[in-house]
Amino acid sequence: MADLPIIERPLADLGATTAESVASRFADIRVRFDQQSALHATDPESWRAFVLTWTGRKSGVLSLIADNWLKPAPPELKRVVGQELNRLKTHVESALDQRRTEIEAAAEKAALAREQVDLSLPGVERPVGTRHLIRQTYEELQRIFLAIGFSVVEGPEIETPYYNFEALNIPEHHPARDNMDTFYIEGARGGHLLRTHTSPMQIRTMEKQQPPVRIIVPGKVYRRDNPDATHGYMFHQVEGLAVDTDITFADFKGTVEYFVREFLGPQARTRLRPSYFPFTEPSAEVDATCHVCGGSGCRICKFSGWIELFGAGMVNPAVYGFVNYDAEKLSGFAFGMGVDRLAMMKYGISELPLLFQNDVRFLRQFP
Ligand code: 2NL
Repeated sequence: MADLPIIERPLADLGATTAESVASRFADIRVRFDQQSALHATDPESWRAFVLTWTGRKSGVLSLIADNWLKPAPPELKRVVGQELNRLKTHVESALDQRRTEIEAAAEKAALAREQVDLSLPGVERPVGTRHLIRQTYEELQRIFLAIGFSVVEGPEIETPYYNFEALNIPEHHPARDNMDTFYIEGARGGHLLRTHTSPMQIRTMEKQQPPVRIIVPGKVYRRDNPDATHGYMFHQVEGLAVDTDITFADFKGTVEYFVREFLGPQARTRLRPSYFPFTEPSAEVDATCHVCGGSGCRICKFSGWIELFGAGMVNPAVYGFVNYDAEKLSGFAFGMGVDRLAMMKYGISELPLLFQNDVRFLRQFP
């Protein structure tokens, strides 16, 4: 690599027999080193090879000179060859040392430049999601009822006919079972179904807990239906139940009015319309003055001034029999509202599927 055939042979063969000629041979070598040194300036590969070529223990130039020039030198030249070799060695080593320092410094500088962080660059903005409109409405309903002493209870979506129907005073062959358009689960032993309302959880709560009971039960419920702009096979419900020793129709009405004002605003008025549910008696549909026209009549309320919000009533005493409550001493009210329906109404959404398609262009409108 060093391409120096002269160091393969003894000095005598090269005709170097005097101190001057020895010094001149060494000077040639030194010039050669300086030239090569300048060529192997930067890249680490060739730099390592270059260092080996000159200082390698077995066949580096310095070792070969020691073997081929110094060892066989005649006694009168030994001293001068030794001195020259030492000088060359010192020169080579200090030059290599200095080059190495320079190369390392250059590498360090390059690495620093490469790894430099530009603190002025704008950051990567990750979009943060928002709570779904259904979730927001759930939380609004919860806030309203938690404020007057209700607690939240949740339960399974797969239920038995007993908890979904029987205990709610809907016996087998009662037309309400058909009206509910139930999804039955095939092959389930003892018969299971997808709950058609969250009432089963209220029955389960009353089985376990003595009055006073004040709970709301949010959750998904399922009914067979022909899907259209306002109907799907699943909807989100919040049912509520209050049972105690002295609950009257006035408590029921007051609670309903409080809820409507909280949900729609203080200007909203409430109207109870007679209705029928097997599990409440009397039963009512709760209407509120139209949030769009304020009651004067518009397209939204079909010019009636009223909007139907949800169904409710005083708990039918027959229900207490199923949970071992004393119907003589206890009374209460219950209600069931469709969260999706309330959300659509309050936020002016006309298509139910918009709530379930999870299109961010829609959801972003309700941050
Ligand atoms: C509706 C109407 C209603 C109830 C649900 C209920 C539950 C028990 C006892 C008595 Cl344990 N009642 N729930 C009462 C009246 C109406 O739901 O149309 N919901 C979407």
